[in-house]
Amino acid sequence: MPVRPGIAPTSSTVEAACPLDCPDACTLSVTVRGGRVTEIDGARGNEITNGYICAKVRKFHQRVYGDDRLLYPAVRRGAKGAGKFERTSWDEALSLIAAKLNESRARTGGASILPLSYGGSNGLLTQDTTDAALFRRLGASRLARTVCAAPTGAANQAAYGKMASVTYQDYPDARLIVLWGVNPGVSGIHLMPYLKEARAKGATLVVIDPRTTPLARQADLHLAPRPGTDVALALAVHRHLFESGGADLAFLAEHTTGWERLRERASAWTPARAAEVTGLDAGVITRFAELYAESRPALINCGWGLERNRNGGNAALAVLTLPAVGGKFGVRGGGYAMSNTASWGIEKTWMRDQEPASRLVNMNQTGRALTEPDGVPIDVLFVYNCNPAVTLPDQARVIKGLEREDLFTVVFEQVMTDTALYADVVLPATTFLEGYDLVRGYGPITLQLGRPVIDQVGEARPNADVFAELTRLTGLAHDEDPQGELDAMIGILGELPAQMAEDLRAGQMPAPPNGSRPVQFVDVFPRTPDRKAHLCDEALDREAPLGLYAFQPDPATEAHPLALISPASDRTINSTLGELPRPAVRLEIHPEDAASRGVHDGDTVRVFNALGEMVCPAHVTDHVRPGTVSYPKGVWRRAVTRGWTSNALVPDTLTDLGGGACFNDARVQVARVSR
Ligand SMILES: Nc1nc2c(c(=O)[nH]1)N[C@H]1C(S)=C(S)[C@@H](COP(=O)(O)OP(=O)(O)OC[C@H]3O[C@@H](n4cnc5c(=O)[nH]c(N)nc54)[C@H](O)[C@@H]3O)O[C@H]1N2
Ligand SMILES: Nc1nc2c(c(=O)[nH]1)N[C@H]1C(S)=C(S)[C@@H](COP(=O)(O)OP(=O)(O)OC[C@H]3O[C@@H](n4cnc5c(=O)[nH]c(N)nc54)[C@H](O)[C@@H]3O)O[C@H]1N2
Ligand code: SF4
Ligand SMILES: [Mo]
Repeated sequence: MPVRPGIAPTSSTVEAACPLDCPDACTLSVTVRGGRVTEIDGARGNEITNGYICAKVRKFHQRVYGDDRLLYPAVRRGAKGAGKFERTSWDEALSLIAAKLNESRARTGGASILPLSYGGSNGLLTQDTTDAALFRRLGASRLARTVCAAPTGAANQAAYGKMASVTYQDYPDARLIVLWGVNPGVSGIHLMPYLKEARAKGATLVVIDPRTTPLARQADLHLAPRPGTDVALALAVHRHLFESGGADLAFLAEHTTGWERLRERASAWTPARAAEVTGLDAGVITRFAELYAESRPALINCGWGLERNRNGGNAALAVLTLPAVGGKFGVRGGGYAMSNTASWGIEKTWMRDQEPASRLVNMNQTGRALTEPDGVPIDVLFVYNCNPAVTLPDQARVIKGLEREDLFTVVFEQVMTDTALYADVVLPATTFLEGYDLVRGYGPITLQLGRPVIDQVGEARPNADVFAELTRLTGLAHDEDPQGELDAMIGILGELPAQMAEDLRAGQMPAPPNGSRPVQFVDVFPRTPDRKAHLCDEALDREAPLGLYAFQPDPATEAHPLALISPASDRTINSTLGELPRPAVRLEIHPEDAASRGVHDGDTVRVFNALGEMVCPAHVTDHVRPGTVSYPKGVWRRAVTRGWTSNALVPDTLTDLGGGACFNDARVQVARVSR
């Protein structure tokens, strides 16, 4: 094993970077006493963090030293899911895994192996390094990492080549701010002071969300559409722009393609028709369209809430193309804000192995892949950086897959998650406080080098070490491979532009290629081949089953009429930290929907459809629109009465663009169980 530098056991405050799947990428100030983390707070030097962090990461050390922390490798000794394990050594665990990988590959081919991973610590080092080398050389099934941002990413890629977007610091320059399917009060809290400043300077705030979030309550205009109908709303605004003279024809001619087709497809979306579909008032739609047409700088923050349904990709596309049609680019505080991950232009050139032409498994259909394989059955499942038992659609089918006696499952994790309970072998992973990483913000455009601030807890090891070792043990290593984490880190730094790498090594934040506050169409342009915005990209239009800007009707039925949505909560990051105690998680239901079902606040209810059923307390509140119920994402199975969470009700259907998850297309019925 590679040697890592030791950490002095004295008391000190050191800086770290938060790599969790959150746009803000805070710089942390971590107090370490006697080699243990005792306090975590925000650092002052990072202007976005500005000395404060969320309550979740403030208590991250409870996870690091908590009862659920995995301290050593272990093998299963009971039934799958029972959580009975026996400690073993790293050598034995890794030899066993290497043997299973080679055996399975020899028997039915590499496609019988499925690596299942998502963001995990979300940094550049914890995925797509030695793990990619191992699985590519094995010829394993490939994974489409589509659980999040696939539809918005596909829309942004086709329209703008993922051009850098407006960053937090420029919100105060906007006169109109539209928060569209995004809830930064929970999901990116460091935007809040900038929103407050913008409002103090007179900016108008519009929130588009089926829930009346605290931000929606403060907004000048709150539109609460039916989930999954944003494409209709956005097309109605496009229509208004084209018909009322609000379209910037000079900009469209010079900087875009496909705008005529967009105009044509928007033309049918009168306010009345959009009102029918969205459940909004036609007058309110027109008011919003007029407000957008007349405001400048006007900024739309396009979130992820609107992508998690059958129309999610087209919704994101219709929203993202509004600033092009409305002529909102070219001024500070104008344009759109979305994920800024691509702004650094980092291409992961260190992934040298060619991707095999093996089977591609969409992770949103993991349950199906494990139980009804298309081709060679999956015999070895290697889970890392994700918690599929609770975060993926069609939970019952995922669990059925994990229960398969003939499936050899490895779970490489920091804590004993609901997924790890089903492992044949569990491997303990380091947390970001115990290892290196390169942390990219996706709200602000920041890049930081995270360093270990404590030694590894127990026998935990970093991903890059473990996958490098497995590559050796399977006989697939190459001489030039990184030997482990530190080596992989040095390799990555060596492939970044020299100044960027130098700044990172010196513990400084490098300057982004186009500055940290780029103005769209001034400092940055679409990263498409012709540097134009493609408002109705021809290739994507052909690829999309129903074409671009199509609207698919609501999947509700008489038996299952309510839309169940599952937004981010302030308790967890996805399911990370879900092992910590929390009050019973409630289903939010509107008073009208509750009354018609005889449900009172605090009652225990069944929430069900053809896929499954969950049981939980109801919270009757008008903070959610009629016809929609809400239950947070990331809840653990063991934290709820019968072990089924909202994902037990989510179909594994895919979005119109990008093969994304349709979490918010769950349609359910609610019935009272007891008072
Ligand atoms: N505290 C915390 N922060 C997080 C996370 C977390 O789990 N916890 N997760 C991180 C990750 S991975 C992500 S992807 C981001 C997500 O962050 P956000 O973009 O904020 O996404 P969501 O919370 O899924 O949904 C945002 C809002 O969209 C609304 N919504 C739901 N359906 C629709 C719809 O059809 N149309 C419209 N207009 N609105 C809709 C929801 O009610 C919700 O208030 O947050 C990141 N930050
Ligand atoms: N119902 C519903 N479900 C959803 C969503 C929704 O809106 N509704 N949203 C989805 C979204 S936005 C996302 S992004 C996905 C995320 O889904 P997941 O990727 O499953 O996210 P987490 O549950 O946070 O799981 C990350 C896991 O990686 C582990 N980990 C962290 N760092 C490391 C590391 O360095 N090494 C190893 N080996 N493990 C590590 C953590 O301990 C944690 O258990 O969930 C989705 N699930
Ligand atoms: S989760 Fe987000 S807000 Fe919390 S510390 Fe990390 S980056 Fe900051
Ligand atoms: Mo996400």
